[in-house]
Amino acid sequence: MRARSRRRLGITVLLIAILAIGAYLFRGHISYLWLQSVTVPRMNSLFVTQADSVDVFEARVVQKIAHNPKYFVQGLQFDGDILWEGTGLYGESKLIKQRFNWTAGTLEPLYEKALSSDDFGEGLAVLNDMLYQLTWKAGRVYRYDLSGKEPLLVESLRNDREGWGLTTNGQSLIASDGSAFLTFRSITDFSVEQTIEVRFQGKAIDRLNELEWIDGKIWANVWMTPFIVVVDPATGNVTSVIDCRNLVEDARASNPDIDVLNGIAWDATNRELYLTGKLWPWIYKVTLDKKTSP
Ligand SMILES: [Ca+2]
Repeated sequence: MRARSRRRLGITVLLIAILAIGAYLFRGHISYLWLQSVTVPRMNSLFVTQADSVDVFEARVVQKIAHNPKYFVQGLQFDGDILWEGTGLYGESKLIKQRFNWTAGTLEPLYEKALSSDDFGEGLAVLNDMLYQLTWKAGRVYRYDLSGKEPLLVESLRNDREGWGLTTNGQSLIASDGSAFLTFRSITDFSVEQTIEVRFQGKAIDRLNELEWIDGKIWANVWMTPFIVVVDPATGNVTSVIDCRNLVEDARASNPDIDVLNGIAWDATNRELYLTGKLWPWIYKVTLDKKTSP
């Protein structure tokens, strides 16, 4: 009996050890599955529950612009008729310059630069003839001088956090890092000038991703959701939510293997809004319809 008990105890200990090792080895997959199956659906239902203080808009497609479906979009910004695009993934990250033909609705490739294979490219922003491009975990903030004919790589800055999205209010850079915090950063050394926490109905919204400064507000993709939040930079409060579920559906109809909504670009010249996602075959020019009820 004693021998049998010992054997049973041994098997139990062995099983627990195997489970613990398995959980450790696959912790990334487990947390991703949890995020996908529990956290994101919870957040999506939060966004569709309209609150009195928050306006909910639906993005309506006005025009579809063909987009390279190999671009894993992490940064998107207009500079006049130039559309800058930064892409991610190790070994595939790029800085891409395209001329946007407003009337034809086409993108003409002008310049493309591959990042080093150990860089995972992230958000980008253009300010005062300088382009800044983040990397995810490497801490490098690439800078390109845009005053010449071709972008000229100059000395990088250091980011003390993960790099996700980037935009500018015209004085500072504004960066996301996957948390609910947005940091205003110096253009000279990327040091933190100010930090705001983004909250929706009092609840912190994390996984803020690609960003765009539009008319004094910060627009942010929320990673893995089909929603964009519009943030008041003075308070961090979400003042509007943009429901982009129909865009995701349309892009998925063209290619079921697309990744998430990510990429907001504001054409300040014509006051038009463009949205896309990772590996999406389209960039969508959209207008916003206010939803009266959830
Ligand atoms: Ca942007």
